[in-house]
Amino acid sequence: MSIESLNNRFSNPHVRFRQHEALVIVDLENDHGQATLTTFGATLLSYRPRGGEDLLWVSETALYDGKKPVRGGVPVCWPWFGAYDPAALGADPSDEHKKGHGVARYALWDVESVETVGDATQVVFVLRPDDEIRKAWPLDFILRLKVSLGQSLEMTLVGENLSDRDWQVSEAFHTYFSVADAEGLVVRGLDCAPRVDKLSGGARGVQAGEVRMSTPMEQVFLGHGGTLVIEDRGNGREIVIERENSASSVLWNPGPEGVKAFADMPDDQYRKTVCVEVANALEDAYALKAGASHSMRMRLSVGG
Ligand code: TA6
Repeated sequence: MSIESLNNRFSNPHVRFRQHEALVIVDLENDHGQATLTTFGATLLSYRPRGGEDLLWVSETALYDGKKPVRGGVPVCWPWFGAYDPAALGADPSDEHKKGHGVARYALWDVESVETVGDATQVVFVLRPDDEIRKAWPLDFILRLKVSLGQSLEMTLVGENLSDRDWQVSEAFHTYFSVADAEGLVVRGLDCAPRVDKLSGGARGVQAGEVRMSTPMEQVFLGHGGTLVIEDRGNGREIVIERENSASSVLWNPGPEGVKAFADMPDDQYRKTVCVEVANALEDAYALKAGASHSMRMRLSVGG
């Protein structure tokens, strides 16, 4: 659909569609702030509460070619989080379309609705499998992402299994937050959570107290669902992450050496962002039964 048709069909005083390189961008603005999305991957690229700075980081060298996920914002990882594992998925193991972190972030989503709900502005994106998706994930589904810009920014991901078999889902909002300094950054809300350290060969432990981030870092915290708080002191704010139906959190930063492997991330930027991901990963993956649906919600706001 052309930009003109999108603006006509989903006409709303708080929502504007535009083109940026190969991508369709959706700008939301109301009394609560501003948000920017793209239909490619249904990725949230920016969220600025009124009078505040952006909570999200997007790389200056991100690609907007519609082939590779935009580096930054909130990529949606579904129906699997992590590496492609065709055997577990019931997909063709010879398939060359290996999509890390699931098919959703590589796909062009449709806009289903744009609405004003109370004083919030709400956009719903929908994804149905096409031939490209079926090459990596042959099972039928419908996936919706509802994004609501109100007092906070709320994202609700609802996956429905339309196939005749049950399958396992792992998923994440792979959020890149913008922070003054990732090194030593404190994240609260993970006390007592079982922890898997990916950089120490999957060593297991239990978190005691707050997490003080180091760069690099890649840890998965399991079996908890509480609110997370990022103490972004250098920017004079706390970023509050509430969630529903998410039992895992992933904390990731590539560090000074790891960042060099990312062509779409400048080398000096690793200290300016951390991924704090609301997820259901590893043993928190769940069975999505045939005909059933599941929703995971994340709410972002600024405190402190
Ligand atoms: O969530 C952490 C992680 O899985 C890391 O291992 C890291 O590679 C990162 O995500 C980025 O993945 P991507 O596929 O977007 O390059």
